[in-house]
Amino acid sequence: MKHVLESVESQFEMFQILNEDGKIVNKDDMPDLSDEELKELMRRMVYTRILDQRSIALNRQGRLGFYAPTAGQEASQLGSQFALEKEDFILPGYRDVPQLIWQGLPLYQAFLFSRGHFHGNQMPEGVNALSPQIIIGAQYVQTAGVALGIKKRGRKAVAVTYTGDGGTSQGDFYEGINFAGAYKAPALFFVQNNYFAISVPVEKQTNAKTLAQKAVAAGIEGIQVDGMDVLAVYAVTKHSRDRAINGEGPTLIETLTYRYGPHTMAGDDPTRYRTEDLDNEWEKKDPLVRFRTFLEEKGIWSEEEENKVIEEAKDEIKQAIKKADEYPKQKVTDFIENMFEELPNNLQEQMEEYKEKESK
Ligand SMILES: Cc1ncc(C[n+]2csc(CCOP(=O)(O)OP(=O)(O)O)c2C)c(N)n1
Ligand SMILES: [Mg+2]
Repeated sequence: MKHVLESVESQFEMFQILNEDGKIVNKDDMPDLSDEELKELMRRMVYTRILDQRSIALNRQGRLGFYAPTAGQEASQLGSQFALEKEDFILPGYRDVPQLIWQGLPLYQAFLFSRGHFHGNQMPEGVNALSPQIIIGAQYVQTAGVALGIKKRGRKAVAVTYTGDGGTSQGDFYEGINFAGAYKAPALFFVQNNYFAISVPVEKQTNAKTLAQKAVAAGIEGIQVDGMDVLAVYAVTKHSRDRAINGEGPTLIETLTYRYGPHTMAGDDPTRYRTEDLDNEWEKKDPLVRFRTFLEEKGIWSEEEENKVIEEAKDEIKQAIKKADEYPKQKVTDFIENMFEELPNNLQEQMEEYKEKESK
């Protein structure tokens, strides 16, 4: 019986291409990206780090509402998004606003989302995405459905979703991956394992050695990847997307990452549940640092280039927050109007009532 029991414990080794020192450790899997594409990836990571810093500052000034910091998770978020196409459909979690922005959500709308304004949830024409999910894990079930829809229509696209380590404890997580597996639906299920669900460490979340191995029970492909290595995340996403489009089914992708900031800006204090040693350990793995080293050694990145991106980001953020400030305040009728295609009677009555009030 012993060998049978042992065979159940599948090995899920972390996939990596670029190590902490910015050296390629896995030439065979190096993705086929041009110098321009490599620079674009760096540009997006730098831009997103600045956006995070500015968003935190704007939140403290009372100029933004809900905000979940992203610093540390750039390679995981942007490396995956970079492998997607316009026709793919994204179902993000609350921390995944950067993927939406790079998929085409204008920055001022991301700011309106943060403020709870309905226009922040209205994806522009051609951006296939839902607004960020707040209910942990719910996007996994929705993704299985969207992926099945894509398959039934015969489209060459995938549905892509993101949750955290904590999200893998939800029933929706298992339902989503199982259903997509059963229908070989073209879905990519990301688990961004940043080791904490607010203050709860992943060891208290599950007895599983990896989160990627949860794919086994659903009969789908599962892989654990260094989430601080943008090249590895990109390569895995590209590979999984190709498989999904070829009818080979969904993939569960666990990215090992870390959020440097607090859980959200609503009063979380990470020093109460994370040690300085742990923070330091992950600072050494910083996705921007190692990719910068790699690009500089290749001779295609410089401090001047980076400063240009930083200035550009700051400028665009300034413009976007101004545009968000100037956007018409939302009215009660906006809420009602955006709830149903056809209003039920009781809401119709409220609509009339508020139209009357708002007209004064
Ligand atoms: C169904 C549900 N339960 C509880 C919460 C409250 N909650 C918000 S974030 C969070 C932790 C999620 O952690 P994780 O999935 O690891 O994602 P991370 O925030 O680390 O990116 C919890 C429990 C919620 N939003 N939805
Ligand atoms: Mg987490």
